[in-house]
Amino acid sequence: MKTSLIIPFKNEMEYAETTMSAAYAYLSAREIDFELVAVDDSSDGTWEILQSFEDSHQNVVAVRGGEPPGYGKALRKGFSVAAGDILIPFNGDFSDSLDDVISYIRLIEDGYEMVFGSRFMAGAKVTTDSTAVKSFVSRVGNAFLQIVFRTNCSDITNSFKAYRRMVLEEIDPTADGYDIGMEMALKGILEKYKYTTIPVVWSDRKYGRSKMSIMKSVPTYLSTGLRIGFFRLFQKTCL
Ligand SMILES: Nc1nc2c(ncn2[C@@H]2O[C@H](COP(=O)(O)OP(=O)(O)OP(=O)(O)O)[C@@H](O)[C@H]2O)c(=O)[nH]1
Ligand SMILES: [Mg+2]
Repeated sequence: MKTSLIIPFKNEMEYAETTMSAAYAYLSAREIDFELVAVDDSSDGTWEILQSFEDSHQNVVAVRGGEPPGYGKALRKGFSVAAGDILIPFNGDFSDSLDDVISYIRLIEDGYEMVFGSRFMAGAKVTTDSTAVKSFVSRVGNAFLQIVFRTNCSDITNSFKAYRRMVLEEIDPTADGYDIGMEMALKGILEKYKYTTIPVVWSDRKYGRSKMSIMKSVPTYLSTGLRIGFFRLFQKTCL
């Protein structure tokens, strides 16, 4: 099965070359059938780095995101041009682990339709300098989602997950922002696709700055969660 890593970049000059080269070398060395799909919304020179990487490597696609830009929009653009049977969002600031990508691929090849990574379960390794507020909100939010949606996945909001192409086509995500990770996972769970959750390694960025404001994102996460929950309730009671 071919794997597409969808890699969003927004003003990541320090990471564009590093992340693309590391992923390319790592997957090539393990003889994985893969492609890298970089989706860029930068204005700082990141796009030029990505274009030159695309020109000098096979199985690399670099595309521009949408206007106005958005994390969810960028992932959706990536999915629309990806050729793989397994689709995996992988953050451009290299927070996610390539070892975990291999675990995801093996589990999908074993028959799972979705594989979720959790930063919060036993065995996970998280190194972060992010504020205590951000970590706390993320943990509480995820614990809440776990109870409401009755899932054993303790990290719904993390976008770093693997999906079979067919599943994403059915889910057809619509979110423009960071809530896309949650949207895809919750819809997949509610549609009862076969999934498993594994602990992942996550490390905070060393360079550049985060584009995500947890406080600005909370209302979006809430409305997306409510929309998906109510839609499901409506389906169950009326259809
Ligand atoms: N194409 C595109 N990429 C984006 C956009 N917003 C964020 N990104 C990229 O998505 C990845 C994750 O964004 P971050 O800002 O690191 O968000 P985060 O990882 O949730 O936040 P931190 O934990 O603080 O790093 C990075 O590679 C960003 O450059 C966007 O609007 N368009
Ligand atoms: Mg980040």
